[in-house]
Amino acid sequence: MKQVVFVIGLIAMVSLTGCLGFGEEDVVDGDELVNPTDAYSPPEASTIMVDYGLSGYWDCDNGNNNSECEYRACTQHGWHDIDGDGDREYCDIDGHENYGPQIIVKKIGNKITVECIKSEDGRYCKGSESAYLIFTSIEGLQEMIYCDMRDAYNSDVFVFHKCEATLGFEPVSFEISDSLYAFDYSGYDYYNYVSFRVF
Ligand SMILES: [Ca+2]
Ligand SMILES: [Ca+2]
Repeated sequence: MKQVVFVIGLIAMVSLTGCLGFGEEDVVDGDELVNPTDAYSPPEASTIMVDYGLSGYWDCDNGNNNSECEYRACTQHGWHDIDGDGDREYCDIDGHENYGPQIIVKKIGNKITVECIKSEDGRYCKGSESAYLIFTSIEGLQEMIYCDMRDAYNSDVFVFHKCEATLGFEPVSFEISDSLYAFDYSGYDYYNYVSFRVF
């Protein structure tokens, strides 16, 4: 008896699928239809640097003639003494000027880690020390996490945290800010204080 019910069920499913198939063709009518959930899929592993810095500097000391300044572009990302004066400058050559929290976001599947980019002396975060991140899936599901990236117990003892989380979905993008108030999509603050990036 169970087998009969199963077979009938199978026939019903096949005919239903057939009907849907014809229906779809009618709607498509020859045009290329892209399913939005198939339009973009993030790489399994992705690392995003949310940062800003110099893209280069004007070298005016060559030949001791200030009228002959020459622009020297950064060739490496991160802290480097690009002008040779003994202090390191932060070079940002990824083309994304992201202000606010300066962080590194890594994803492997639905697992994410968040840590801050350290200051020049390695004692602080380059930007704010905590941040709110909203991760979004291709279907529009969202999760927010709060990440406290550094604790200072006193001026000599401090510890950096790497926040790790397993999301309920694979994220395709995220938004980050150190202020919850900035996540007001209708206001200028969103564009002033939120960085939004795609994996
Ligand atoms: Ca320097
Ligand atoms: Ca950048």
